[in-house]
Amino acid sequence: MRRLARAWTRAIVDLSYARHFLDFQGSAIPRAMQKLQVTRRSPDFREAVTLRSHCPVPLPGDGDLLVRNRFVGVNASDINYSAGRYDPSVQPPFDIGFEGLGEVVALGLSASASFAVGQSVAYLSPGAFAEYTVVPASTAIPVPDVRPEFLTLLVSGATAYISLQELGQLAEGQTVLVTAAAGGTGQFAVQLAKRAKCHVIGTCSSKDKCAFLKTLGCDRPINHRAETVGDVLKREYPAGVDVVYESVGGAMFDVAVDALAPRGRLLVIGFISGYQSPLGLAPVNAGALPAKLLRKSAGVQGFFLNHYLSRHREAVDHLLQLCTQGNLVCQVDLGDKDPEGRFRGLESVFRAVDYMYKGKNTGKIVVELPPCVSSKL
Ligand code: NAP
Ligand code: X1H
Repeated sequence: MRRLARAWTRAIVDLSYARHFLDFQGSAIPRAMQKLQVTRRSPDFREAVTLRSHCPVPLPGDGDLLVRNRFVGVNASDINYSAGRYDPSVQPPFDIGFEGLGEVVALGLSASASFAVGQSVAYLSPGAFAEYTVVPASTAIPVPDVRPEFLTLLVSGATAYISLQELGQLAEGQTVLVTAAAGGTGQFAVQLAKRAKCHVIGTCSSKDKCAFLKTLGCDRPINHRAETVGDVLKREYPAGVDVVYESVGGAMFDVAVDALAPRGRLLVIGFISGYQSPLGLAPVNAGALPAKLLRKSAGVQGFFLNHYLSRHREAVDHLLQLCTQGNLVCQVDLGDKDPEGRFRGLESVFRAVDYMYKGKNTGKIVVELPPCVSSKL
């Protein structure tokens, strides 16, 4: 395999100018591919993003891998990215998609010291909504195979793991509230808090999601369509909650602040209810927040995964181990319950984003990119 990788590496070096090269089994890597690109900045994903065909397949540099994506992860913040909120100075067109999972189909010479053609890798890197993505070998994570479960760990799992470890100060017997608990990242916050021997309350929007939360060990699922979250918390948890993993924002954020116990911690993981405001930018409602926190010596702490990338590899390795040992549920939602069926192909990313914002998903939304028929890989 290593010899073949070297031969392939040489092929890239020799033929790169011709923009036509062969994979190690002799089948052609196409010269052109499809990818999604932000062509106009907007938090309306369909308005912002265009499916482009006939884009050149990128060439890996010396330390890079060329990955053929088999699964790509959909994240709530794809619409913050399409709105240009990550870097307002970047002008469209720009690539989109935070994470992918697939096979190495080509690699540069120094990358071949640690990776080989045919190997399965997962990665966190901009531009994943494409058939092929160039990934620096230094950030690629080897995985046992291309199961979509592994993709759930890159953004969703790592966010829960790192934020709770860095900021949650979880201890046995504490009470933890997780909002959007049956979603991509919420499912991991629930399980990690249970592993820390905490009592876990989780909010979600349906009976089926409550049943899923029960299977994760969640002690008190709350269907916010059937029960008023604030009332349940006041009635059943009069002493308050010690930690909140909060990602919904708006009224839910206020309910969570009011529910904090003395010395409680509220981790602001996101505020999905505000991402699509017609006014564009939607700041957290900070109304009477400072006074409320001061009265309890409670803290509100922001968390953005990109600021903790130095912890990312360790987090994913730890979660991968739990997952392969069968000690972590990595629920994937491939859209099988959507009326139009499974999310297959880049064109279905649009439908997958709508599905998330309708609150339909249980677990992490993943889009499958079926292998193209001409490839032998
Ligand atoms: P997800 O939880 O898989 O899906 C979002 C869930 O939020 C939906 O299933 C739905 O759950 C609820 N929801 C959807 N639209 C809503 C709306 N308009 N108002 C209120 N609730 C709504 O998504 P995710 O990608 O894992 O992200 C979840 C949250 O974590 C987001 O706020 C995201 O920005 C945040 N996040 C932050 C970081 C970071 O670095 N800080 C990293 C990853 C994710 P129910 O219907 O069951 O309530
Ligand atoms: C440099 O640090 C950041 C942090 C957050 C740059 C951009 C953002 C951002 O766009 C985000 C974001 C990113 C990830 C995530 O999971 C949730 C959120 S919420 C958000 C944001 C939304 C609306 C705004 O007006 C500002 C930020």
